[in-house]
Amino acid sequence: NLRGYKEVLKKTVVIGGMFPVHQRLVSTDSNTTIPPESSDCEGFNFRTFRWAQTMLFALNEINNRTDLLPLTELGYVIYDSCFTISKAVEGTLTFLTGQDEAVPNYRCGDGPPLSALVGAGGSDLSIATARILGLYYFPQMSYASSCSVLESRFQYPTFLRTIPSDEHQSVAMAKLVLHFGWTWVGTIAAEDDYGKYGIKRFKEVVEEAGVCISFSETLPKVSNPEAIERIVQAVLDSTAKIIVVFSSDVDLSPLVGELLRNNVTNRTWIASEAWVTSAAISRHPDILPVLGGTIGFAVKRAEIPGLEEHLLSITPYNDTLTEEFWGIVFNCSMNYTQILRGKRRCTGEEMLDKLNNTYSDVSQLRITYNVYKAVYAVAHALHNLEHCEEGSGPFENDTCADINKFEPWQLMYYLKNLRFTVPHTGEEIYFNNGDVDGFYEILNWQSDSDGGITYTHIGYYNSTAPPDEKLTIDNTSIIWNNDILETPRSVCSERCQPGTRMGIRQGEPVCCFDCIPCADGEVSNTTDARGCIQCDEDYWSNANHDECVPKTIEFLDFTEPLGITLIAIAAFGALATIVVAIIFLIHLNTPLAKVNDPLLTFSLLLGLVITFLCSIVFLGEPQMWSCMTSQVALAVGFALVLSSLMGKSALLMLRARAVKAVKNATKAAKAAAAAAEQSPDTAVIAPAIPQKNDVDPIHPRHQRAIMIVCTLIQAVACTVWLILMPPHPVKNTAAQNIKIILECDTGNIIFICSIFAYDILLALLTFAFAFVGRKLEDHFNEGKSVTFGMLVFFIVWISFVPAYLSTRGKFMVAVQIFAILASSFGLLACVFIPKCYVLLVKPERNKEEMMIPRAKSRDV
Ligand code: TCR
Repeated sequence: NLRGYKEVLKKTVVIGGMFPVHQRLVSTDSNTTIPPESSDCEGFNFRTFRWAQTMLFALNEINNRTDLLPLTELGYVIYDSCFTISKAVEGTLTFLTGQDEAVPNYRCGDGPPLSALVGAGGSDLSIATARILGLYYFPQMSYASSCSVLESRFQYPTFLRTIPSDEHQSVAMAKLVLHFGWTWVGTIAAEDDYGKYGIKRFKEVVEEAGVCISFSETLPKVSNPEAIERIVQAVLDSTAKIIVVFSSDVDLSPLVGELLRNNVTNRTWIASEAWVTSAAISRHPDILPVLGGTIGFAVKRAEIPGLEEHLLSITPYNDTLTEEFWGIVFNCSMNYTQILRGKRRCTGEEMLDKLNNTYSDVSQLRITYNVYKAVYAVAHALHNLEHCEEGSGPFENDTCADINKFEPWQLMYYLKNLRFTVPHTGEEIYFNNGDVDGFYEILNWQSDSDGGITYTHIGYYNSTAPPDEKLTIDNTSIIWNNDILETPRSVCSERCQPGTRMGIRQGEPVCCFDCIPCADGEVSNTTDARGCIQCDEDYWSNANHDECVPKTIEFLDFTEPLGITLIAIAAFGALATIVVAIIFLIHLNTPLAKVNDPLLTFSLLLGLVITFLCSIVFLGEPQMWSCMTSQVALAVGFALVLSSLMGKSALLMLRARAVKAVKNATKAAKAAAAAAEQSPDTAVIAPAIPQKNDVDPIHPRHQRAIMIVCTLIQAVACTVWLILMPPHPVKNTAAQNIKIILECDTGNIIFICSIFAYDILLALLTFAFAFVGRKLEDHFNEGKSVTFGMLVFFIVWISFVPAYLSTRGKFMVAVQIFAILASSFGLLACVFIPKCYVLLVKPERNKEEMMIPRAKSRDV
């Protein structure tokens, strides 16, 4: 161990230092047959040796100053913690006791007073030493132990540090990940307090923001190739492109070697402070494809004038550490046993300034600067202690502490309340409950001109800034290490676009999901929607399912071609009916017109006009009035038509039967007459031959009565319907998803059924009557034409049923109108065309005798 007291007349105060100059203990077999010995260390670390030398440099600087501790010399004891807790504890005890055996008996020697311990490197070492030092209330000033658990003044009452707590670094890393929108990251942590607590806090922050951790691996502390291989496999297997590593360079080194061997590229690594500027990592040959583009956090850097000269001016004769250093650098030895074994003997004249390694590299003085600050902090505290004015001191009864013989807690008081500026850099240092503010530079690993790595400053993180100004990053100055040289994307699943929703994958993190398209009638209008929203009643999803659009309203409009056609046909029908009426009116006095009650003919024609015209009311947007009129006009119109026809055919039927009776009677009379001729002596009273007047059993009065009563019944039924449950317009949203069909609701199904059943009854009766009277050969074949017309009527309405049921929406209305028009045309044509033909083309047949049954005219 380094040990140097200045032999001067001034009083001396000793500062302890602890540096992990070696990387590990030499592994020994656990042999209990010989007394155990403190293990040796191996793996000399140039970087940490520089830290130790920086402490000496700072002490020198302070001792040479006249304004700082002018009356006191600073001495030092430096211990090597070998990166292991046991060595650190051993060193602490040795330091406290002043004896080489670590006997826990504080300051039993008589040496110069001990002031504080600068150290002990890694957090796990500091935690161990701080526990011991805390027992004696002995100040510890750490330069690299950043673990957040060391924040607790309750557990570590005398622990102070010049490195910010990892609380800030973890949050800064999380902010960085969120800044770039990465939601799928892997983490690797060293198996020590630094790695574990750092990653733990990082995870907490990112997971709260919805980021998922793809894998979490732990780097072993002792060499374990299988574990390293497993980690590399995890990195390779994962789809995460971002990997956060919280570890010291020493622990990370084996993994980097394995990564290089497996050529793991196309990943972006997020470096913690402990390895971001480590030459041990970045000086690996061919590191660029693997770790280029790394982004990391580094503590403040400083230039310390004179340090480089100091580092290069050391001589190998001072102490064992420098001796060893010398031997490694110049590949020689000062140790006789080794020289005897054939090692070259060091001359001590070797030239250090030719040296170009981490030790003498003063370009990245970060932890080194922390060491420098730590030493100065202790010196300033001692200075304040020394310059305390008796009578106004801080301690009981305003007393001061004596620099020759002060208690550790007294120095602790001065350290806690310290505020000073660091020489050369001008930085102001004070401890806020033992900690300094969190400030990090953000560095990006870029390739330099000769294929190595340069650390490019791309931004900073300042924990004291307002929340959204803490992280400042210049995105453009980052060089990414991927094929596209662009900000990498690291997501487990790409975002779900509007129109889809996130569907969880069973057993996978929430960041891994499937995008499931919304069902019809449902939409999602944000990216990453958790669910789809059902559209309102009158709305429906558009094709992309990202918007609810109003359903199209459907009804058969007047203006569309189908509507126009239907109107034209209906109007034509109505016109034709009126023309027929006029023809009849003109020929009102002809036998043909008079054969039946003309009033019935006109009521029939009126009914047809009504049915033709009511079909127009079915068109257009359904309104209350149109729903009411269309159905009622149809029902009453048909009732009028059918009851008129029934009135006519009732006459035909009765006449036909009468004619038949006359025929029979005539036959009988003839037979009787013949019999009388053959036997004249027999007095036979021949029955009178029936006369025409006897044949007419029905008076037009009766026909009219039939027509009026039958129509009135329907009219009354319709009125009741209209009053009780009138048909009304409704929006039908159920029949079709994307349309609202405007239609008429019939109000009550029983009413509409009975009303049209009544029409059907009339139609059946008419048909039956006409069928019986069809053989009646006079009447210009009226019986036949009515029968035929009714057949057409039935065929139309029977075929209407399946057609109506198989259509949807506005075409149902069209089918309905077609049926109305077709049946009306059928009746009009069948009943009236033959008559008009006679009236107009063959007036000679329009004779009275045509009305006399042929049989009668021939036979009588
Ligand atoms: N804090 C780490 C150790 C450490 C370190 C370093 C080790 C830091 N920076 C640089 C070697 C080189 C930061 C700890 O354990 O707290």
